Amino acid sequence: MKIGITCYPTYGGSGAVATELGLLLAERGHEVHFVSYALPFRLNKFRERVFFHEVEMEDYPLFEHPPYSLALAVALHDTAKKHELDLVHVHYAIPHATSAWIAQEMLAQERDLKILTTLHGTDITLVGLHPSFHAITRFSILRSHGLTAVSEFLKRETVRDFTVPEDRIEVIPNFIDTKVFRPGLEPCHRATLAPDGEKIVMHISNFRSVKRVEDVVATFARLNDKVPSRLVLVGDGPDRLRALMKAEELGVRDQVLFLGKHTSVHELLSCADLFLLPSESESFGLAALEAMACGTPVVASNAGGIPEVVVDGETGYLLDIGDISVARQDAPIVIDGMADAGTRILEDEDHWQRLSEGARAMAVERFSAARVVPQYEAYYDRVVNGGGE
Ligand code: GMT
Repeated sequence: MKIGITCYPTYGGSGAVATELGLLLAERGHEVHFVSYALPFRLNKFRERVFFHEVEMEDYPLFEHPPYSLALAVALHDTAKKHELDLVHVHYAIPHATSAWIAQEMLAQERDLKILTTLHGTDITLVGLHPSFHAITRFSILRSHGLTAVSEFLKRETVRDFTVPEDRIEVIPNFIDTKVFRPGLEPCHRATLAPDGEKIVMHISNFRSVKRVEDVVATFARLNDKVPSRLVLVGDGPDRLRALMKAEELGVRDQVLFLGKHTSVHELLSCADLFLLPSESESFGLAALEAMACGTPVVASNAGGIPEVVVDGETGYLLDIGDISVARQDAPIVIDGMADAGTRILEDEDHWQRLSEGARAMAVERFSAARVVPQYEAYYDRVVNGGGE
């Protein structure tokens, strides 16, 4: 098949999944054309049957906000026409589903270009709900011939908040290359990250408020009282400074390493002892899956689609969002449940081993690329042959 893929090229789960999917589809003999405003961050070397088309944007002083959606529509139309694409698969509805629909309309006189939209998270649970986006998001996803959601949770939210018929949405979970994300990777950076043999606690995100990074730091501070540890923070975003201030306030600044954005997180995760994901909401939690594939137990909030990935007691622990048991005026807020769960894991080698093996097994058995990519191929087949609507 000839497939166009559009995603956000920047660091983030939807871009990572879209890029991995494209690369694996190309390995399986498909021709894949990425269309975006920049090279997706994991598309870093030459691969056969993989092409990149940069969206050309004309800046003009009149535009305070250049109309990217229109430029993308034109790029999708041109690519579909020139390379005779069978299908355009867009990741994250806003504005990609709308641009794809415009491209399809532009081509309608000649042929029917099939569109598949994968819903990832905040396109439905946050941004898409805003009055300025809700109607266009609903309109565009309903115009897609195929619609997938990365979790049952996200499907339910879409059905409820956008009145999309249930049978229009296929759940295809995110996946992981379990040969890349695996335990015991060499070189592991343990000696650099924790020079005094401390345990390594890790968090990877875009540091947006939904990630509750202050909870990460507070959990770490409590846990570090019992088990000497280092907190390794990977990624960047608006709440990085808050996390830093929290670390200073709680007296753990010297135990916290801010690594910023990183392209090969598997190398870091492979030497992590514990992964924290205390998010307010998470449609899936790809970072937790990446950690699990590396054999790292996860302590996360029992929110959104996370319980579909992290199994309480088997691959880590799930706690209420912001599991705060004490909030006194004379002391900083402390988060107990997550810290206690993390401490229990790190204090007991057998316990850690059991969860680590459970995490890896879950990643391999349920979320490996070998299992999930064929689900996309089968769905593409249905969409292209008219069975997806
Ligand atoms: O929505 C975001 O905050 C970013 C988005 C992305 O593009 O990285 O993340 C969402 O998609 C990921 C990949 O499917 C999921 O693993 C994340 O859980 C989801 N984020 C949220 O739902 C907050």
